[in-house]
Amino acid sequence: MRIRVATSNLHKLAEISQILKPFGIEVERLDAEKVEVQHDDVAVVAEKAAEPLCARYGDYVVVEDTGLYIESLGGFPGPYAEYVYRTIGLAGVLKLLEGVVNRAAVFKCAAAICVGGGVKVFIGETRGRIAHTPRGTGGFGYDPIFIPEGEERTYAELGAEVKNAISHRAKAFKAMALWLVNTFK
Ligand code: ITT
Ligand code: NA
Repeated sequence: MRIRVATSNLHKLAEISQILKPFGIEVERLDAEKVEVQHDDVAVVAEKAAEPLCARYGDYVVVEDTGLYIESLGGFPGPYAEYVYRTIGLAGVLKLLEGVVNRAAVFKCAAAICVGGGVKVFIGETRGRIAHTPRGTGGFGYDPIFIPEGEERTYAELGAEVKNAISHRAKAFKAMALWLVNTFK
């Protein structure tokens, strides 16, 4: 089985490939424009972006949207994580959290797949906290400042193998893989 992921983020694509490999699912990139709806919930963003792609490209097309929700900032940046990363960056986020004791945050990943003319959405969440300084060289995006629950090191320090075992993305895509394998076996 093969899925086609409509993403411009090659880090994301590589992680999804690694997560799905043990399930015998191959991953390919689909070069397609996505509609970006503004919504607090990444599940809605992913679903709405998938719908027109399903109509156009058919089954097994996937859209993945990820948000980072920082508790003491009222869920900021949430679904605007990409914009915030490009503008104020990690330094800007750390600045907003200067002197803030509650550093709890959650990464939420929504993976929407086209099947049988409809869209099915799978969610994965990983709770954690925001580090005081960026640490580590692995991964991408917010990985140097996100410490997953039960760990002392950031995603970027933990590296691909550990991240892909415990991440928000791993949980969403494992749920998708189990569903695909059970439905289309
Ligand atoms: P596509 O929409 O083309 O798939 P994107 O990079 O814009 O790619 P998202 O909107 O889902 O993807 O990502 C929002 C932001 O969150 C973006 O700045 C990413 O770098 C960051 N991000 C996503 N997943 C992440 C992860 O696993 N670890 C760290 N940062 C992540
Ligand atoms: Na995006």
